[in-house]
Amino acid sequence: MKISANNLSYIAQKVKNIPHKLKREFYRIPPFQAIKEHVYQKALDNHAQFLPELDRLGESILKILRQEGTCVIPIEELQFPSTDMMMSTTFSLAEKLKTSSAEQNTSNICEVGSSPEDLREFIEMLLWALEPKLLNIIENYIGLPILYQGFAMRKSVADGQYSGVRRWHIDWEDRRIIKIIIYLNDVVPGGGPYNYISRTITQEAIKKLNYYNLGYISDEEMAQAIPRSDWISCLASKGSVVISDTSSVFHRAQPPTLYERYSITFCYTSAMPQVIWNARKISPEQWEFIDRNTNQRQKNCLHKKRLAEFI
Ligand SMILES: O=C(O)CCC(=O)C(=O)O
Ligand SMILES: [Fe+2]
Repeated sequence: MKISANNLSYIAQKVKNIPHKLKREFYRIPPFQAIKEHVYQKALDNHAQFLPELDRLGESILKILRQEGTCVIPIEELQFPSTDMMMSTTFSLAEKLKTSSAEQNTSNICEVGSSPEDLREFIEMLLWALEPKLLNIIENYIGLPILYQGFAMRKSVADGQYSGVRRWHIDWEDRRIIKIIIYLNDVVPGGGPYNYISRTITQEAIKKLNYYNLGYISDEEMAQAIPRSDWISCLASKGSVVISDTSSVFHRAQPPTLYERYSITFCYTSAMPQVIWNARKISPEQWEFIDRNTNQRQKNCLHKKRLAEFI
């Protein structure tokens, strides 16, 4: 049997996940679960007094996130000064993705990410990801000091295939995660929208499916637990921002059948997550700029690992 690079990285990822899975099993044992819960609650209580104040928009996003687990908003409404620069860099990366295709990846790839030379950091993305008002909302939601884990660009090919994150799952990088998905084209039916199941119904689904050691759930299995009428599809126009706690809601990128979907995803967790992404490295020149243009609180949201090669 010929093992492709993709298969190898899939197997390596599975092996790497074993300790996490064991850890999760361990913490399902009631006394250990109780201790872990106690420590977590204490950390939340301790940090509560340091949570930043929110403006009205921030308050309303936070409320929707707490109730629903997901909120969709046009990017202009956020009124961040760095949006135009970030979006123009993002669109130029998306242009590159348009031409890079499955030819480069010989196996059947439904989701195409940036090529390795585009895996460097971009100042425009960093400045947007560290917008103080955005950090304020996320920190209030997560309830602890936060970490910006990085971004990923994606082209979702319109092949209707059910693979990877196109099937129902819950993310497990941390207890609370915020993913911000920005659509780079209009996302209509058949165009691979973000799908989710609201927070309370997800709780019901977890029980019905006995979904404790994670993994992917097929549409048929999900339909048996939760009627399709409760599956929410984030159909929205180009430039819409989907903010979602992917650790609290069942979600997936619906397989596109008619149109490709282009999107960029920014990820945030607490500063002590289960998983730290292999995020893009920040070069000394970029750091010099970031250092001058951000405050200490913004810098604290970056992991030192991303600078490690340079310091
Ligand atoms: O991009 C999407 O629609 C969701 C993908 C996903 O599962 C994730 O980013 O955690
Ligand atoms: Fe996910």
